[in-house]
Amino acid sequence: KLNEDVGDDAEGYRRWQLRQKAHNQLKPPTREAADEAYEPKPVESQLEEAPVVKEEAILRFGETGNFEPSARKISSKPGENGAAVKLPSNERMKAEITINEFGFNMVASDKVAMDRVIPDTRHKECRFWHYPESQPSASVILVFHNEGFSTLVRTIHSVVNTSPPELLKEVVLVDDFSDKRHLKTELEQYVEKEFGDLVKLYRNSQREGLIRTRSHGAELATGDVIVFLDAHCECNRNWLVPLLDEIRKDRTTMAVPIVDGIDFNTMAYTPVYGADSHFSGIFEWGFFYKEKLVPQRELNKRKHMSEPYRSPTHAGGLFAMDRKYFHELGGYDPGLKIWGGENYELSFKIWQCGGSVKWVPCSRVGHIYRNHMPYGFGKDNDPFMSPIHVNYMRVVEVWMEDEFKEYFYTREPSFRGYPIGNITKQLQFKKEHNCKSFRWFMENIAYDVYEEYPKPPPNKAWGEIRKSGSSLCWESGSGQPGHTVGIMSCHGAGHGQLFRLNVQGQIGTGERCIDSQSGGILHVIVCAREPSGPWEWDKGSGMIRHKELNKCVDIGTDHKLHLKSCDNKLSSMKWEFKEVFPW
Ligand code: UD2
Ligand code: MN
Repeated sequence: KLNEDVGDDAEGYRRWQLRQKAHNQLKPPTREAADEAYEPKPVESQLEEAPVVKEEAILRFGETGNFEPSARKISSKPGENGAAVKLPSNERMKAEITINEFGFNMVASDKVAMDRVIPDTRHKECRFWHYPESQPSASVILVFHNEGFSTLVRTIHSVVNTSPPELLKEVVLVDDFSDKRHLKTELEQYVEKEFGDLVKLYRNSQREGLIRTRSHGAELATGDVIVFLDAHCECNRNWLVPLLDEIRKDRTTMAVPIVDGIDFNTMAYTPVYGADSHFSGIFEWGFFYKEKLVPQRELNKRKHMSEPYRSPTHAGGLFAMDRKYFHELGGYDPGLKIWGGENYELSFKIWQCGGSVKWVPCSRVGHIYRNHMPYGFGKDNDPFMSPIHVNYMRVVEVWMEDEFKEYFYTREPSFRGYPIGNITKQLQFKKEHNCKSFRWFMENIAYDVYEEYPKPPPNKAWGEIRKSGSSLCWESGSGQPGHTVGIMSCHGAGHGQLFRLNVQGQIGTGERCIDSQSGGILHVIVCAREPSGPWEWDKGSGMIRHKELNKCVDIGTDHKLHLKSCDNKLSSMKWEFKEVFPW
């Protein structure tokens, strides 16, 4: 149980210590040790010699040091304390319609209080950090495109309710050319009435996508620090101050809160990670964003479990940065389209050009993970090359050296050569600021990426796998693990018909791999950590052989791919790879 309240008393603290030990994590500090280590020590004689003592946050047990908004009791309203909202069956149909429209259940959201209490998901230590009073001021920026009403305004309420008023300079809303009626005058009037000048609403005159809209918001903001959140979040206890404190200590730090989950259907608030396990943001070589347990080596750099730690990257939506530093870095690459990859662009740029990215365990913010993306990409849409991939390529071409670019193009060979627009400005920035290499980044910051995603061996062959002389191709369907591999007419559009055979005998499709499972039918599987596999393709005979089982791939009467005894006279066992560039 993560939120089980152990209380502030000595007994509760002891129980908490025992549980900590059981988790086999870092030893928690004893109350005495913590007090001793952090008891302010400047005696007068020392003060004369060193008049400027840099203020430090202090962990002092017994007395909570956090900003506490006026206490609100848990009410009997739906969703209180982060509970799931249960809908009567007659509202289910309407709920489904809203899920389809917004990616989350607006019927459920509409029932939840604007200031509902959510469970405190932080590490137990967090309540006892005392942060210096003088902190930079913050502009919280929310960009939105066709969001639901109650989820959007609950985000604003939550920011305002949970932030110390003297530190929250403003909330900047930027509407990315929404066309929903409830986001026009209804929103303007609501915001004006509830928040007055504190909340500012700006609108784009055309669809820009979330990345350019955020840059726009950063230009409009006036606080010392800019904090970005998605327009469907709820902030947890004292979330803002620990972020600001990292930036106060070092203005080149990007401070990232830990993201809790809010269920798209029930609005239930639950932590994705327990308070004792620390994760950080990484990537695989096709640039799908991943999270991974932080290596002990990083955790050991800190004294306390609840202290911030370094992370290679972040999920994208929620973070704080010094406003001027953001602009000094050139903000986001303006060539990035609509959605995706901007998290890598910014974090690689920060790390390689002298800053750092830190995740802050005492700052937790809930985010509704949608069940699908409810909006299209507007004029940036290209049915044969997703703008997300173009974004990845811009990042790869600017921030990586050849060796690392090659890993990306090994994973996505059909992207090679796609025109990505002009990147001279980005390259010039990198040069002028003497930014470090990607190799440096991989060796010093993202070294544990290799544990999950070793360098991919080169491809021996890739493309559609066609039955020789026919227009029938291997097809992995959704590409989800467990899906069988079948045979279909070749469509040339890539997706589930793109396969790669590497020199280690592994056949991959997207981020997944292919193996045979019991019954000898080919399936999509989660790739083994070591990039090796059982496959061998003989170009001459066309046969694809499973070396361990000594069987070859054949077409079954069920239109699936089966392993059968190898027979080079069978035309259904002859395969050729045909490279395709769908764009
Ligand atoms: C994740 C991030 C998101 C962003 C994205 C990659 C989290 C929790 N979320 O996707 O912030 O980094 O990855 O780019 O880390 N929006 C616009 N214009 C658009 C599309 C979206 O303003 O054209 C707004 C949208 O209303 C929302 C925000 O941008 O407030 C993020 O969009 P999302 O919630 O659809 O992205 P998400 O959470 O799937
Ligand atoms: Mn989101």
